[in-house]
Order: sequence, then structure tokens, then C-alpha cells
Amino acid sequence: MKPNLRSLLLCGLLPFVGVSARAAVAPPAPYGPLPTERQLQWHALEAYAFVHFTVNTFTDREWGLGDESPAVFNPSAFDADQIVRTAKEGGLRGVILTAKHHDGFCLWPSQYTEHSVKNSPWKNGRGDVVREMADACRRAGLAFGVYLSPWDRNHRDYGRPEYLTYYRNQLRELLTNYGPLFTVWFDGANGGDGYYGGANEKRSINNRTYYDWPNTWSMVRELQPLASMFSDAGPDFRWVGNESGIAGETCWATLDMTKPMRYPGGGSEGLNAGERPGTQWLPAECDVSIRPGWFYHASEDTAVKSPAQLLDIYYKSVGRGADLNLNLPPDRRGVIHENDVRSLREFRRRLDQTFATNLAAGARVIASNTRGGDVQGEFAPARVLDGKRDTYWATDDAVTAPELVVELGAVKTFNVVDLREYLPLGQRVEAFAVDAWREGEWVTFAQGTSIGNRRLVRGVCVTTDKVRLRITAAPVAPAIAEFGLYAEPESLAAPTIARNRVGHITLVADSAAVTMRYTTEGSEPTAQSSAYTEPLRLTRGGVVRARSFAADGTAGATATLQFGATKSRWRVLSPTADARPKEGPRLMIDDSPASVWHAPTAGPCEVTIDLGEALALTTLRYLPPSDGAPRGAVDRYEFLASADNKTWTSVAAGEFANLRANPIEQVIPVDPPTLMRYLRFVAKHTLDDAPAAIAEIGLTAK
Ligand code: FUL
Repeated sequence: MKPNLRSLLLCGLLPFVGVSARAAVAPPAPYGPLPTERQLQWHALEAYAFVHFTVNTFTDREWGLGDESPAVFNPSAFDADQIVRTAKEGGLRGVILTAKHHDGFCLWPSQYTEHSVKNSPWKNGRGDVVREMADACRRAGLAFGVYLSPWDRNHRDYGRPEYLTYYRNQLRELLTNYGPLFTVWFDGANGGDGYYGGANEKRSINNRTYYDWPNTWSMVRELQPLASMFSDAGPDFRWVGNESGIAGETCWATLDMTKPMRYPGGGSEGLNAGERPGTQWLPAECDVSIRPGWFYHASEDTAVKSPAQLLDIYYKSVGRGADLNLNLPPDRRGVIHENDVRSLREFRRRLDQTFATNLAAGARVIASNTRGGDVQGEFAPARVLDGKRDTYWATDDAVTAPELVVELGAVKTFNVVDLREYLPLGQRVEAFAVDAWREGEWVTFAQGTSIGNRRLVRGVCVTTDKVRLRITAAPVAPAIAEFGLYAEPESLAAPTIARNRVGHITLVADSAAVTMRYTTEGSEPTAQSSAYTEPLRLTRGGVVRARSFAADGTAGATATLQFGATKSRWRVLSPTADARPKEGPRLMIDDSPASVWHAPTAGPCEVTIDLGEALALTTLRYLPPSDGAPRGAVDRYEFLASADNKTWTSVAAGEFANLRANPIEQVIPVDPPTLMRYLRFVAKHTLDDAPAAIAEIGLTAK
């Protein structure tokens, strides 16, 4: 029987009349910087979609130059409902559309420029992608937001004060004509050169001062008070410092805004982990594309992230207290490609299965301390199991390292722990551990640091009937809103695909009891695909997709490996090895992304490679250094080909875009395939004017 006020009085435990065990206990005082109402709404979304769509979709670029004709924008079957439905079925709660990317082309008929959908053949110039997407979101019950690139490579006034008036006029159109926006996304990229109304020159601006952000932000506040604004440094949520979707293992929702680089475009230092205690609540957003690039490229149809990769990203973004902004780029039809739809659907199915049942629901929770001693009251331990993020268990002010024992009532098996703090009181917990009761003692199976909006710890399966949460470091009494235990559905692991230097590919499964089946043309392996019996010999590059099938026909997850032609017969003819043997030119063809060749001096440089045989090239590849600081990454290039190492023909030339934020392998399709024996790569310019750096040069051939 639970003790009530009367029994306590009778036992003499409450010695004097007038003191009530149910007397209201004050909540804990807030700690550190606190979220605004607007930010709390943003946190509640957790995951939403980015939609990158513009002329780049039709020119096969990542950054348009600004000189594209509006005539190239002509989706054959644009379907806003399909795009929004795909996002919704993927569990994403909003959509942010690139209303204008760096190329300056506007997806709505802005009255301030001719460079928009009104001059494209799509819907005879009467179309409005922003309107259709906003309406589709409303119909589907998803939040809608816009990306309006500050950098505009089309506009003649870019770099001058007049451009700001233009930018704000456009922003006003978006803020006033398309209903409520949940976010306005301000990109920090400012690359320099562009078309600029025909000037074709480099324009440098001072990121800190040029845009006069405070006045633009106040316009957004006035016209869309609930919209949260993104930039590298807020004002409402911050960049996570990479475009791979991964927040720091420790990720604070706070940042020190007194540091001099805290302005949009001011650099990524400190953004991945945040800063504690910080001066402002400025949580991280993990923006990442479901494909290698932000815009649709047919050449990436086989490089769509797998459900397993998407899950990993989810656990490392949403599961570390950040929001996930997952890019789904429409293709040239104007819909999300079947491969992306399939992957996203399976990702969601697995997440839904995992989080359908909280295995701790209905458990008995016993805390080492409860605020005011009232274990049934407002701050009761059981609040962590009520499924509400606005109720919480709290302790007395002096108790900063409490424990919570969760008696499950039966033996259960799980591999995911889910925690939330009560955000209106600030980010309070600095470290925690979770133990399982096993054979008469506590065994720690999960540990972590920051919690914030949500912390998911995903590990090996644990089987027990009793779990203990320990707050191991906190400057003040914790306020824990939710606690959950979940089991991911079991599935056959994807085979491991490996390739050796001469191009032999092996598949390895977790268990001998399965049959591995594979494809080499990009399609999903099915029960009819070839069974793996011996190493595959694919020396010209391509894609292998493999999947395990159990005896009963159940299929597991698919593994995908993209690779270029083998380089075992290649030789770098020039430059010849210099005085730095360890840093020799062979590093650019050693198939090791981590070893990078750096040119000895700054300025343009050329490398010539003998491929050992004539090959019919289908793609050319450049991998920049990808170790965080892409020093020397080549941003303007040319590839030339020769049959005899004497007469050279240019095969491809242009810009490698967005390498600072997303230093991934650059793949250039060669169409029609070109036969060549010798390959020359010219590094015409680097991002930072440092000597050119090449991690790998590669290709695929027919
Ligand atoms: C970057 C841009 O330069 C990319 O093109 C993309 O829009 C990404 C989300 O932000 O800074």
C-alpha cells in the first residue's frame, strides 16, 4: 500500500499540522542559456527534408555559374505532391526548398528579376515551384521553409550595396506570399567568381559585414515570427560543421557567441560539438544529402545512401540532440527518383518497427531522489515514461548525481536507449551511464555525455529485467523528460564487399547459411540475381550490389561498393618523383584516399598518367583531401586524353563545386566514351591558393 498523507500523519512522520506532503514544490531554476519557444518548436520536428532543385538539375552541376538560360529549367513531370509524400512517408516533418541557389535562378516568378521560372518553358512560364511545394506541404500537413542563397552568381549587382535591396525584396516576396514558413535557411557559401550580369569576374565580399544580417533577420522576425533561421551561427539553429549528417559524439545545444568568428560563413570551428556553457541556445542541424551531391545527377543513381547508412545518420544526428535535414533532390522529371524512394521507405520502416514499443513502458521506476520527496507529484520518476516531453523527473537542488532504477516486470531484450531532457530548463546533464542487472550485479552497457533534445545510444542487445540510469555529471539537478528502451528488428546483415589492387572482388557474409546474390549494373539484388560463388573480376570499375538470402527466401540489407578501374598497371609519367620520396606522385594512384599528393609549389600544375592500355572512358574522377581541412583542393580543372602521349584532346573542364563543405569524390561522366591510353589532369586553381592536392585520380571504363 502506498503511504498517503493520513497514514504519514498517523505514523508521526509529519510532525506538525499545516505541512502537506502535496505542497507545491518549485521547479528547478533554469540553467545556462535557454531555448526560445520558436526553437522548442524546431526541436520538436527532429527530422525534415531539404529539396535541392534548380537549373543545376538540368546542367548536371552542383553550383551553377549564373549564366544558365532559364530555358534549361524544364521538368517533364513535376509533381510537388510526390516529393512531399516521399518526405512524409520517410517520417520527415517539413520541407525546405531551394527557392534560389547560388546560380540566382528563382523557382518562383519574382517581380525583381527575369532570371526565373517565368522565362522557362515549364508550364509556358506560368509555373511557380515555390507555390506548388508550399501548397503540397499544407495538404500533407508538413511544415514548409525556404532556402534563399545570399550568394548570387547571376545578379549584376552582387557584391555592391544595391544587391542587398534586391535580396531583401526577394525575401519579402517569399515571406509574404507563401503562407507560414517554419524556417528560412541562409547559406554561408560565397565562392567568388561568377557571371554577374555578364561581367564574368571574381567578386569577393566580407561575409561579416556585407549582408548586414541583423536587418535581414529583423525582417524575418516581423513577417514570419515563428520561422527559425539557419546559418553557420544562427540566429536560431547552427550548422553542424560537415555535410555528412554527423553531430559530435558530445553535442551541446549551446554556443559561445562572443567568439569573433560567430557570424554566417564564419567557419566551422566548434560547431560540431557546440560549446558549454556557451552564451546562447543554438542547437545543431545536420544537413546531408541522400546522394553524394545536393542536386540530382543520373550518374549517382547507384550511389543513393542505403537504409543502413540512413539509420546510422539518424542515430548520429537526431540521436545526438540535433535535427536532421535530409536532402531529397528531384530528378529531371521533377520527382524523387525510385531508388531514393525505396531507400527512404525501408529506412522509415525499420525506424517505425524499432520505436513502435517502448519496452520500459509500464515499468516501476524508483529514483534515489525525487524533488520535494513527492514520488507521485509533478516531478515524479514515472514522468520519464509518460511519453510527454513537457513533463519530467527532477531531483532536489543538492542532488546532481541521482539514479533511476527501472523494473521492467519481465525479462526484455533491447539495443537502443532513448533519453530526453526537459529543454525549457536548459541543457543540464553532462554525462550519464545505463546499467543492466545481470546475475546479481549491475553491468554498464551504455554511457554518454550530452543529452539535450534527444540522446539515442545504439549498441549490442541487452537482456535483463532491471535497468538503472545514472546521471554521473551535472552542475545542477537534472530534469529528465523521457526514458525508453527499444529493440531494432533483426535482419540479415549486408555482405562485406572488398576489392584488392588487381580488381578481384570478394563478398563475405556473417553466416555460412545464407546465399549471397549480386548485381553489377546498379539494380537491387533479388532472388533471381546471380549467386556468389567465386571472386568477381571487374577491373574497369563499376558498382557491385550484394545481399544475403536465407533458406526461407528472406532477404537482408543490400551492400553497395562503387569503385573505379584498377590502377595496378598505371604509372605517373610527370611529375617524376621529386626530392620527397614518401610524398611521391604515386600517392595519387595508390587507391588509398588517406594518402595525398601535394604539388611542391602553388599555382597551376599538370599530372600525366600512363594507363598501361587504351581504355574507353566512361567517367573521370578526382578525390580531394577529405580529412577535414581540404587544403589544396582543386576547384578548377581540365582532363585531357591522348593515344600517343603527344597529341592531347580536352575531354572535360570546369569547376569542382562545394569542396570546402563537402569534399567528396568528383565524378565527371564522359559521354560518348572516349578511347585513351594517356590521361592528363590539370589543376588550374585551388580553393585556398595552396599547392594542388590530389588524394586520388581515377576513372571507369567500358
Ligand atoms: C552549401 C551549398 O554550397 C551547397 O550547394 C548546398 O546548398 C548545401 C546545403 O550548402 O553550402
